[in-house]
Amino acid sequence: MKPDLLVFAQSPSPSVMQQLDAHFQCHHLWSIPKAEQDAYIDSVAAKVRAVLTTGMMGFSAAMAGRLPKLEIVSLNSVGHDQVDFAALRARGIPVTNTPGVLTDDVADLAVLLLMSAARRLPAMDRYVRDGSWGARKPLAPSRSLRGKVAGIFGYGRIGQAIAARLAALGMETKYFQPRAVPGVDTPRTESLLALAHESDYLVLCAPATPATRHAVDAAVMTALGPQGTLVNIARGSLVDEAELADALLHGRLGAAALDVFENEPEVPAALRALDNVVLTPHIASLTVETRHAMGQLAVDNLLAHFSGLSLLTPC
Ligand code: 8YV
Repeated sequence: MKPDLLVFAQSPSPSVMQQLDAHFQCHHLWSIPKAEQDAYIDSVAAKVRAVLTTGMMGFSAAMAGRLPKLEIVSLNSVGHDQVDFAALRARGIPVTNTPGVLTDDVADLAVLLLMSAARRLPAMDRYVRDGSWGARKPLAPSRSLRGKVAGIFGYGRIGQAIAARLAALGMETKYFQPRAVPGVDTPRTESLLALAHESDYLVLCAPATPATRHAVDAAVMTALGPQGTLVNIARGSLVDEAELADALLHGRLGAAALDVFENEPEVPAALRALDNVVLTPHIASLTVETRHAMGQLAVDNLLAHFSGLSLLTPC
């Protein structure tokens, strides 16, 4: 008999969805209208042995409490800040995530955002579309990247992949995270504040934890300065968003390029109104190839569990 799997979200990979249906008795929560989802969960809860969820949807203690037969939670993301580990560990239920397979695409988007902010890409696009070019309105030059300093907060796989790309663009790179990374040439600063002081671009790649919540505060933004740019592809909670909008509006910070926000999908109107901001809707891993690879790894973890094999990527 196939194990019962509660699937929180659809993968854009048809192959991943086919494998789920082939190996599991799937309960596709995402296909149920929002208002009916609670009753649907009640109707299948007693049978569910596995859950497939996403980084943003996470997995709560309350949900764990509704699934008495739960054996494993497979997370289709590298970030696991929305998972209530305490409730799961108390029952010995493992959680897996998808590290590694999204590194390159996430790093690519970080560089794309940084370059878009540096070269004011959205404003240039608007300049063409709204007829400003035709009207020969004045156009100020932007700043080149070569020789500028990129400070990377969080120097794991993704931070290091971003640093390699930025070095290839002729930028100097530095990083900060509490624990020094052995065997890397990139210099580490003594604090996030020092990193912001020494950087033209501050790129956030650290995980969301209680310690990193609002780590980018008014002091860090002021240290980055009126010519500085903040790039965030990590989690919105790392940044004090109200302070960010104020710093950008009043010129204490030069620009921001953001893929993640404190309360997604809500983006404060104050940020949306600013011209010195580039915004994308949490899409760093959203490519056909990477979403397939993430989904495949999430499936492979589930299959390993139900075959009695070691999990590939436990959190
Ligand atoms: C996903 C992410 O967009 O992996 C992560 O941690 O933030 C992204 O890859 C997100 O998990 C979708 O829920």
